[in-house]
Amino acid sequence: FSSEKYKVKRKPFGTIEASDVDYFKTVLSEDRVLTDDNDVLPFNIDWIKNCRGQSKLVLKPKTTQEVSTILKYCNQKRLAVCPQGGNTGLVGGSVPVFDEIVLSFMLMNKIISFDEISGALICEAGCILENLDNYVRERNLIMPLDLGAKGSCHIGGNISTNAGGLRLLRYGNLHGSVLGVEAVKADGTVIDCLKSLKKDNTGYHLKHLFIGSEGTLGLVTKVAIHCPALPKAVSVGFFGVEKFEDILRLYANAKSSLGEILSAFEMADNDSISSTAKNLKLPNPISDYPFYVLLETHGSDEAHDSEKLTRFLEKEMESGLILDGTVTSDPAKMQTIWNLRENIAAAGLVEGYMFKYDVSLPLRNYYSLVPLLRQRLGAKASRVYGYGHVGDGNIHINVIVPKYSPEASSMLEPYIFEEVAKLKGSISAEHGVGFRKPQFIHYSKDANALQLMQQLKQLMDPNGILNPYKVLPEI
Ligand code: FAD
Ligand code: S2G
Ligand code: ZN
Repeated sequence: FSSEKYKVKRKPFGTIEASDVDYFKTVLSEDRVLTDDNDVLPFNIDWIKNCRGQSKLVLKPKTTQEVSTILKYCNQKRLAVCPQGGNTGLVGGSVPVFDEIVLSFMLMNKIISFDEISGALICEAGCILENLDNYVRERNLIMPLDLGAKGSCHIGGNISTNAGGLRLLRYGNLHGSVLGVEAVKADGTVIDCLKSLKKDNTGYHLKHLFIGSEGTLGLVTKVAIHCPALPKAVSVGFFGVEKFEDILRLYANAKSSLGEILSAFEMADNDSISSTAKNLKLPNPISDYPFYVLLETHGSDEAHDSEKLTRFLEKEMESGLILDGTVTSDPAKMQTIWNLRENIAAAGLVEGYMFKYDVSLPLRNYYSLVPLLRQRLGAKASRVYGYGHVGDGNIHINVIVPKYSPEASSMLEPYIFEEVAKLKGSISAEHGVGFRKPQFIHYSKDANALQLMQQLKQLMDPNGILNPYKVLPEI
């Protein structure tokens, strides 16, 4: 974390001694205590490669007991800990800022139990989302969330960031689909709320403390989650649209015409799709349009659903809301369309330095910040583009500049957050606050709420060793 970019000072945590490493080797097998520079390097660099920590020690526990023993020791010695799942986080939350110990969940990847009638899956936090999805699909269920990072992200990381993703519109967010959590507090206490009951109103719902708190209140070690039924009929529509206002009307019409089978409604502007197709050499099944809509249906009756979708497409082409489009149920063709959408992030990375924004806005203002930022940055930005989850009111706006500069940064921040606050939006819709946004969290939470968060943090992690410098602003 170069001091030029980030104003942050190392807190007075302990520093790791040889005796600490020796102790950890008595808790974990030697091969699960990494100290070699090359071994620890990848754990220090985030996915977008512009946050870099200086951790000298990575620990890879295999059991909740080992996590508990490690935290108890770190708490006593005031050693800071950065929990890490798949390291696909986009707000700098998953890598150390200084020399925090990285506690990686990658070896805690076992499925514990599965009930195909209730759909309750219990597994360890380090299970990769795609592996879980493949496992439950073989048993006629699906995971209740899907995101472009599924091949690397862990379910424990998804919970810790309260990840949204591509199907929240249909299956809700993790505060609803997570049935229970086992977590370990900073002092090593294991909190077992791992019930897989749908209803359990006995006292405070503690699992919610660990969903979305980004590893700052406790480390998630196990998860109980409800998996919905595998849809028998899946279709994807990819449409060209003239102007953003048409997308909103199309969304309203899709909800009323497709109703219960609508499972995703994503948008992307021309720049998002054309650059992704060009940079990553991905095929675009339709031609060039100012805007694109990706719509997906999950149903139980192929004939019924495709008839509904075809009728919808004809009606909306007649109305002019859709300029052109394709609808398919062919798995390979659906994947081609999803690839275009899921790789918009990766496509931008190859062009320069990326300022990433993930905001919630009232639907009528969903796209309004993109032209505003284009105008404000002018030629300073090589590209400003917007895409995301329309149904969640969540847009991703990326600004690419040839090279990072404090000037570009100060043109964007806090300007964009002020604009979001004016529109009563959220400065972070689904990626969390991490390291990049604590200084802006007050644009979305008032002083009393922030004070209560600080009190909760103080109660649960009095020495502040869990993921320091993240989520809450320095007091
Ligand atoms: P990490 O990045 O390793 O960690 C994320 C945060 O959780 C960090 O603060 C870390 O300290 C903490 N943490 C990790 N594991 C634990 C644990 N077991 N206990 C406590 N704290 C823990 N996000 C979305 O919400 N929606 C999307 O559609 C989406 N699409 C993406 C597409 C791409 C291509 C990429 C690269 C990322 C995308 N993301 C998306 C962001 C990211 O994938 C999510 O935030 C994801 O939930 C992070 O999971 P992870 O296992 O990689 O966690
Ligand atoms: C998405 C993740 C990647 C990005 O694609 O929906 O949540 O570009 C994002 O921010
Ligand atoms: Zn997203």
